[in-house]
Amino acid sequence: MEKTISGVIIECVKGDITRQPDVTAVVNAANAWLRPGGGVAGAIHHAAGPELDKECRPLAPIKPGQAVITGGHNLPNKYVIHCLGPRYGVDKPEDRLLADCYRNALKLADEHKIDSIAFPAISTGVFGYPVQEAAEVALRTVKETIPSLRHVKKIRFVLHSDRDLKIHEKVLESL
Ligand code: AR6
Repeated sequence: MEKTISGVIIECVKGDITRQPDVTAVVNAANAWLRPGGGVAGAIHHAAGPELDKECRPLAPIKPGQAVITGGHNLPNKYVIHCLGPRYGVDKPEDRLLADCYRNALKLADEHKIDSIAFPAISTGVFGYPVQEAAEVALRTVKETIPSLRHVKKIRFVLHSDRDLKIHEKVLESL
């Protein structure tokens, strides 16, 4: 499903973040050292190839809430924006740190004149953030950030399961 807010399309789809050829940037749910790891980070590095790891090394470490940008290498996207989400119950306040990820990623995208960007559900895997809570923070932050964006025209959430998709769709509907 999709919704347009102040001329910016927000959409929720089920899929794989590494298979979004029609967006300019994809977001990585990274680790502090920007290394491959598992989950989204593993999939992105695997698809992008070893040159992404090389480009990442001098940019690490990053802090929870921070975002950095690299090229997409062998991915079908021009850029990867790497965000370190909070570990639920560990990095606090987690809602502010998660909001920082979305805000900083969108700001960075806009600075690079990126028109379309796809996010995974940052922190909801290994980092243990409950999906409902994370979806509320993510979508609220996106809505709040949209008025300050000049170039970003499409924001996609790519969810890995039907359950996560449904949760995000409901939150988007209620925005
Ligand atoms: N496309 C879209 N979503 C995915 C994909 C994919 N290919 N693979 C997993 N997900 P996670 P985190 C979903 O664990 O919680 C890594 O090891 C997944 O179901 O990737 O921020 C890093 O190295 C979940 O809903 O990110 C870090 O150490 C969501 O994406 C740590 O995990 C995020 O899951 C980061 O943990």
